[in-house]
Amino acid sequence: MNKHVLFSIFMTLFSWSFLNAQCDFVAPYTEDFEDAGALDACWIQSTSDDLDWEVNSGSSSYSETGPESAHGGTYYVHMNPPFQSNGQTASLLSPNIDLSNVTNPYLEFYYHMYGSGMDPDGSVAIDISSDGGTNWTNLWSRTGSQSNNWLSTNVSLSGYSGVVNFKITATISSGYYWLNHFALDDFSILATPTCRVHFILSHKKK
Ligand SMILES: [Ca+2]
Ligand SMILES: [Ca+2]
Ligand SMILES: [Ca+2]
Repeated sequence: MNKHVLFSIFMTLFSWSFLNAQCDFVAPYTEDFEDAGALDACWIQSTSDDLDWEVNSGSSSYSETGPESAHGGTYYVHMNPPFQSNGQTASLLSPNIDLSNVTNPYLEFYYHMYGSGMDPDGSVAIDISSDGGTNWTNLWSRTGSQSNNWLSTNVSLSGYSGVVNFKITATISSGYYWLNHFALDDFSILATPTCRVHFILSHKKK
């Protein structure tokens, strides 16, 4: 092996580890999907599914499904089902997020699930992995049309520590696929405020 080959192997490994290091985050962490209309470079489209999530702004194509605008800022991610996609899935993978610096971490995000086509079995699920994406555990899911509003949800991550990844999966209903618009925005991993903080604040007031 000559010097040039060795050098190019070194540079390939170096740039690979550098790129990955850029996608290692430490919670508290928020992804607001405000990346000029592109998917954040640290979020990955699964290839072991049928469809992709897309970044969108404004309203979706039909008024009977989907949000009118982002929850926060201009952009959000959505799954706007293509022609005859009944039963198909789309998964989006988060970067590495280290929970070590947050006490009683929890996941908070905003979702919009509205449309008669979501019944009976259109769904969104959030899974978590502690081993770099080999094994996944379901944290949260919703099935069927929920509300024509952005809804927030909090899920405790107190059973988890170290580096984790999240997977967001939309499954298009077996019903009317075109009224099956899923949207998500402001995905955060935060620390639960402790009772001690409340105690100190209320004590100071006296
Ligand atoms: Ca946003
Ligand atoms: Ca971003
Ligand atoms: Ca995909």
